[in-house]
Amino acid sequence: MTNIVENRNLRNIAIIAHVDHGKTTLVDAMFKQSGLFRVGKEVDDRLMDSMDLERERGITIAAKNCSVVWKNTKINIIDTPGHADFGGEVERALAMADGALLLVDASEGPLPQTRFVLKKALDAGLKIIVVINKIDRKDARPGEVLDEIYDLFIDLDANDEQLEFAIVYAVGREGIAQRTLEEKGEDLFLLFDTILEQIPPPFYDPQEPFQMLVADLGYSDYLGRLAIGKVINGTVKCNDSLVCLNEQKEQIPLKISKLQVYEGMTLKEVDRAEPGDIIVLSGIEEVKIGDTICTKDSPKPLKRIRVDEPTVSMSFTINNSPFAGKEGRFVQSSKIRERLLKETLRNVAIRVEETEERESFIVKGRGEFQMAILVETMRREGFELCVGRPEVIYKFSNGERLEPIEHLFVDCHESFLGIVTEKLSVRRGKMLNLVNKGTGRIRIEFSVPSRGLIGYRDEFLTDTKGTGIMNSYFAGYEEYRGDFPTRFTGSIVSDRQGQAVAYALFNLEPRGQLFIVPNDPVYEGMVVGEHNRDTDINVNPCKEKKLTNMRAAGKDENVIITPVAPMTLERAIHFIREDEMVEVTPKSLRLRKSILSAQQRHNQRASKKKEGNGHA
Ligand SMILES: Nc1nc2c(ncn2[C@@H]2O[C@H](COP(=O)(O)OP(=O)(O)OP(=O)(O)O)[C@@H](O)[C@H]2O)c(=O)[nH]1
Ligand SMILES: [Mg+2]
Repeated sequence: MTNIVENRNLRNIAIIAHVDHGKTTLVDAMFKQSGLFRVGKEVDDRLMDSMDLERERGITIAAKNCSVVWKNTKINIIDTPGHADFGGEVERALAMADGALLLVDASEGPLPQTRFVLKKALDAGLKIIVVINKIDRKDARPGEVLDEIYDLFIDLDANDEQLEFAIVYAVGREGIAQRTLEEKGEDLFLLFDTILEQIPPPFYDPQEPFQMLVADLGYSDYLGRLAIGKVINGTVKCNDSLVCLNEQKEQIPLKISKLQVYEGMTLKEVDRAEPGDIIVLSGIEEVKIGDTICTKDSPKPLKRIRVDEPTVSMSFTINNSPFAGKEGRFVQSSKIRERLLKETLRNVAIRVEETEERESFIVKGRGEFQMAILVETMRREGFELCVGRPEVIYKFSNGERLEPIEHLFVDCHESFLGIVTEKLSVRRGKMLNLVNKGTGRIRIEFSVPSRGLIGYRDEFLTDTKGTGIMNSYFAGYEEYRGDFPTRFTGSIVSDRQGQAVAYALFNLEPRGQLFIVPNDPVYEGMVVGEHNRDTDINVNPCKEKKLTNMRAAGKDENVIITPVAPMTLERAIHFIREDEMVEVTPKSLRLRKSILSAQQRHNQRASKKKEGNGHA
C-alpha cells in the first residue's frame, strides 16, 4: 500500500475560459493584491501577455506560469489561451495543475471554448471553481449563466463531486470577488481563500524518488533549453545526476545546471525543489514535452502528455519569387527547416513533415489562426517564405474519406438569417437548431465541414455588418460531404514584371477589387486583385497611356483610384486558392500563383482538361 502525502504549502491552478472572458486581466489583479507590487507602483495591463504579438492583438497565445503567495501558501497559476487554435497549450497546462478556475463571462455565458477546456479539465479529474466574471457588465445575466454552467457540467458527465463546484462572482478588472450577487466585494481575498479551501494540494508518495513530467519547454540565451513541469514525487537539487526518459523509454543522462521556481512573474534560483512545485530546469538539450525526468537509480516513466491530433495542414516553401531575398535575413530551406523543428520542440500541437522536394515542408496544427501566428512570428524574426492555403486533414476509415466537422454557433440579427444560411449550405453545412430570442436576434447552430469555415469568418462579419458573433468547436470526423469551391471568385494576375501604373489600375478597377497601388512592384504570376467572375484573368498592371502630342501635362497621372485596404496575413491566407501562395517577407505580403508563368499555367490547364476528357 502506497503512502500518499499532501504538500500543503502549495496549490497549482490553471485558469481556463473561452477567449476574452478575462483570464489574463484577473491574473493581473491577483498579482496586485497578493502584494507582489509596491503600493502605488504603475504597472501595465495584462502583464502575462508578454509576447509582442499577444500585446498587439490583446489575446494570449502561449500558456504561461507565475505564482503568488497567500497566507504562507504558494499558488502557482497557469494562464492559458482561450482561442480554440491554441487548445494544445491548455492541455499541457492542465498537466501541471491540481485544479482549475473556470471563468465565464456574466453576459456571454458558456461558449464553445468553455466547453472544450472544461471537458479537458473534467477528464483530467481536476477540481473546478467557477468564477462568473464581468458582473459589472450592463448586460450581465449571472443567474441564467449559472444555470447554463450547470447544464454544461451535466452535459459533460461531471461526477457528483465535480458538480458541487464553488461559485465566485467577480469583476476581474477591478479586482473584486464576492460570494453572492447582493454583497459588494472590495478585493479578491475571497477568491484566494476559495482556492486554498477548494483546490487540493499536490500529493506525492514520499517513498518514491524524484520524478518530473516535462509539460513545457522554454529557451534562454544564457541557459539554453529549459524544461518546465511539475515535480510529481521526491525532491531535486542542483547538480543532481538525473536521466530523461523519452518516448522510446531510452535513458538520456543529464545534469541540471540551474534549478528555478516561479516567484511572481519571474524565476528564482533555488537549491532544492519540493514535490508538487512547478520547476524550470536548465542544462538539458535532448528533451521533449511529455518526457519524464527522474533519478538514474529508479527510472520510472510517467504517463506522457497527449494532445489532440492536428486538424489543419499548410505548406511552407522557400521564397522562389523574382523578388526573393531582398528583404529577409533567412531565406534558405535549411534555415526554415531548423526554425520549424525548433517550433515542434516547444509546441506539441505543431508537427512538421519534410517532403520529397527539399524546399518545401508540410506544417500541421490545430487551426489556421495558429498557422498565421507562426508565420507572423517567423516573419518578424527575419524569415522570407511562401505559404499555401490551409487545408483540413482527412482521415480514412475502411477506404472511406472522413473530414473534420465543426459545431458552429451563430448569433446575429434575424435579418441576416437568409444570407448566413445560404452561405453555410453552399459549404455543406446543416442547420441543427434555430432559436429566436424575441429580441430581434437569433441563435442558429450548424454542423459544418471545417474546410468550409476557413476564411468564412471574414465574409460572415461583412455579411452581418460586423454585428454577428460566431463560435465553433471541433465535433469530430464524419463522412466527406462533397466538393465546393474554396473561393467563388477568380484572381486578377499580372502578366509581367514591372511597376504598377495608376492609369492601368484605373482601367482594371471595373474587373474586380485590386490589392495593389501605383508604383507597387509586380511580377508575372502575382495576384493583384480579386476578379468579379469565377475565372482568372491575366492583365498588364504596368500599362501606360499612349503618349500623344496633344497631352496636357500631368493629366494622365491624376486618375482617381479607389483606396485599397492593406492586406493582412490572415486575410491573405484565407483568400488564396489551392494553386496560389502567399509570399511573406519581413516587409511585404504578396499573393501569387504557385506557377508563375502564364504559359505554363495555360499548358497545365489544357493537359488537365485532356485528362478529364480521357476519363469520361
Ligand atoms: N466589463 C469587464 N471587462 C473586463 C473584465 N475583465 C476583463 N475585461 C475585458 O475583457 C477583455 C479581455 O480580457 P483578457 O484578460 O485579455 O481576456 P483573456 O481571457 O485573457 O483572453 P485570451 O487570453 O485571449 O483568451 C479586455 O478588453 C478586458 O479589459 C471585467 O471584470 N469587466
Ligand atoms: Mg489571456
